[in-house]
Amino acid sequence: MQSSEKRFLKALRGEPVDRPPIWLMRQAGRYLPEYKERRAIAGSFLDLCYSPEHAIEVTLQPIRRFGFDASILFSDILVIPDALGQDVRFEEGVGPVLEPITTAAQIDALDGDRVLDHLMPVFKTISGLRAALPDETALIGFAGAPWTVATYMVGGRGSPDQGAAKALGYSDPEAFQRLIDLLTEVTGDYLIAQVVAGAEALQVFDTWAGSLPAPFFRKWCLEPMRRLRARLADQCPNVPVIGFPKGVGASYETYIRETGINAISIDTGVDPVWAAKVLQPLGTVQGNLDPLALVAGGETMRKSALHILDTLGHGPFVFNLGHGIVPHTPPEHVGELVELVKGWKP
Ligand code: 1CP
Repeated sequence: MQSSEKRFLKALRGEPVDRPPIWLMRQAGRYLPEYKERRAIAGSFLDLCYSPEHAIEVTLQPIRRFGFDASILFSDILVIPDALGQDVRFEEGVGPVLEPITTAAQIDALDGDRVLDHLMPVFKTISGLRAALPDETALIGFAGAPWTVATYMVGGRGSPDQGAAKALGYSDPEAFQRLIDLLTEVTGDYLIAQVVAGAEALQVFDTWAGSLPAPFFRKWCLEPMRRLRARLADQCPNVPVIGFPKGVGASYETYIRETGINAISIDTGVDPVWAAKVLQPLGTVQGNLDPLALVAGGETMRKSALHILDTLGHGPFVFNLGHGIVPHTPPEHVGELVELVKGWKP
């Protein structure tokens, strides 16, 4: 099948489709027993990300099981700090742990030139996936947005308030801006290389966009994304870009308008009725079933999913969650959700 005919890519371009496409954020991962098995063989989490053989396998697992319309490259947003030379580890039961970068001197010591060489295994995974995926399944490449990646680089781990990154950004705005600029640059290089390797659409995850006051949201989220999008439009004009500025509320509208992205992934808190009225005229909307409704299953899951489909399914739309699948999700509920979406008619 021609790339241009894939249901997911048509929906991102705003073209009519027979039914809304579906994929789920974190569709590969711990809720699947076959993932846990493969993860144990691969060694560390980064070993898994950098092994084309294992990364291809775990990307394909949810496609085989559920027949999603799109697959997402198996990797993590924190391969960028790793590629920049920062020490990055993933600890069992803790999550990512990085050697924090807290001074201007440490920021200026980061080396953007080594990124593409370091990430070569990821590009091998992408080209291997293009050969291995079913004909109709699209392949999504991705990266973290500069602000979200910076919060982990500066804080050294996930935090509820992104306090460390804010402390540095507020006290030394010039140095912090150099970090945001460097990340914007290398993330652009990285995403363009993913497209060259075979990615057919790109998603940029700005998980912590919602914690910033408006002027800083503009400076560290909106503006870098606008520059990144402009560069991608220039280098790979036919590849649709999805933005996910999680938690920004009414600023979703500003974000899609001002960055020029094709599609916007909305979090669980966004009212689909509002999204249909305000966001769909501007681009494709992706979302936004509560991942905890997927854990619950049953009537709550079915009603919530149908409300989203009935509200957004007539416009340009991709069914997804409002955030990633959580590890205690029963795989049967995922199967049921996919059948429900596939059976719904616009
Ligand atoms: O041990 C394990 O198996 C680790 C669990 C895990 C997985 C499966 C991590 C650690 N990362 C991933 C894969 C991953 N991460 C994908 C790939 C595939 C898919 O979606 O199927 C993607 C797109 C991500 C993106 C990612 N990583 C984000 C953005 C999206 C989001 O969920 O908000 C973020 C913030 C991360 C950081 C990260 N990596 C891993 C964890 C546990 C975290 C979150 C840390 C925190 O709590 O702040």
